[in-house]
Amino acid sequence: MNTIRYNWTKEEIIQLYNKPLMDLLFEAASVHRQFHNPNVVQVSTLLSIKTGGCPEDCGYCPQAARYHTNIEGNDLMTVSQVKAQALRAKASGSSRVCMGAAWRNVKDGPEFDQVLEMVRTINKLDMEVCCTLGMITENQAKRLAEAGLYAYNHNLDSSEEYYKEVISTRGYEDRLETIENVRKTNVTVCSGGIIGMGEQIEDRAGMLVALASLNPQPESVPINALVAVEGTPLENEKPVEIWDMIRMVATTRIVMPETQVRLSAGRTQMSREGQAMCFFAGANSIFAGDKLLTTPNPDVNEDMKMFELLGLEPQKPFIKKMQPETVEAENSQYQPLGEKPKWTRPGHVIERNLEASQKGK
Ligand code: SAM
Ligand code: DTB
Ligand code: SF4
Repeated sequence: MNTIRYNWTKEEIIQLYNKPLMDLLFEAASVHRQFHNPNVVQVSTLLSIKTGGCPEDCGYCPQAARYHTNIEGNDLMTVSQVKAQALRAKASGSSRVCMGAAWRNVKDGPEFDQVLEMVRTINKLDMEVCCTLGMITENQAKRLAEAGLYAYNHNLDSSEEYYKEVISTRGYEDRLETIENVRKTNVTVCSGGIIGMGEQIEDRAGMLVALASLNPQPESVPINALVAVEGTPLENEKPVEIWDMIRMVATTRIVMPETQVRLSAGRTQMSREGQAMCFFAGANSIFAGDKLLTTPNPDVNEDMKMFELLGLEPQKPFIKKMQPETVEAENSQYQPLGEKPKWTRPGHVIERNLEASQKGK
């Protein structure tokens, strides 16, 4: 029986990643079967509750205000709009809704209060609720937990070294601090990253070392293939090879046996056969719905056909952890503190980010 290890070294992970594919797949699938039902895959729906206009310079992101992308920005959605979307997602087989906001960090005030109400509303629909709102303080994490949040997504994105080549407006240690703040509550942690940003295998391994050394390890680890969006600094990156995705999923599965490994962005470029190999390698979660946050995703009906072909079943909600209770706003024990935390702003120059922001439309 495999036990959880928190002390994986980069060298060990690189060695795993580079194993002959059949050996790597066999090892990953064996670990997967010890910890999970290999025929069950979680289906989660993304909702972009606040799109575009973000002040950060994340080189992959179409929602950064400084790059000239074609996305349509939106104000924060209303609670009733979110409820309607969540009901649709539930009807199409989703057990989880993940709400994303193009924010650097959460600020106390009416918008955050509205997000808390969205969390209460979806939890009452008996779906797992996840949010990804940027950096949060301990008090904000507690308020989200009290509203009934099941998971908080905050990605490390890459290794600490390569992160510096992609983002200059927020620091890696702040990402870790937000994850620690979430850990002070009973909200589960979702944290992963992106491959295909020009990083080396060493960086992929470095990110996995950082994630696997968290104790407890994140309950969910999304592996995104970069969606290279025109106008972003990474617009010309080559598409990720399916083999890289399979190896990354398998390695993640081996070093984090209990986690839900999420086959995230980039599925429109993957064949069914490719995705089937990812499931065999230990991926047990996908984002469904024809849109991720701003970019396309496979059609739900196509995904359901794929499930049928492969004999996969969607995972029921709350099978890994009990449904949290929702405390209504008027009974809350936490006050907004109006904190102004000093999240770091490294501010070094990343040439390609600068060039993309200076380019005309
Ligand atoms: N603003 C919040 C933040 O950055 O934490 C939440 C939303 S942000 C869009 C969530 C995650 O989406 C990012 O951390 C990144 O990993 C992923 N992402 C964004 N753009 C992507 C792209 N073009 N391709 C793949 N993944 C992407
Ligand atoms: C994650 O790791 N991937 C999702 C979710 N967490 C929030 C987001 C993918 C976004 C892809 C680009 C877009 O659609 O804007
Ligand atoms: Fe903003 Fe998040 Fe996009 Fe970075 S990844 S630009 S923080 S929305």
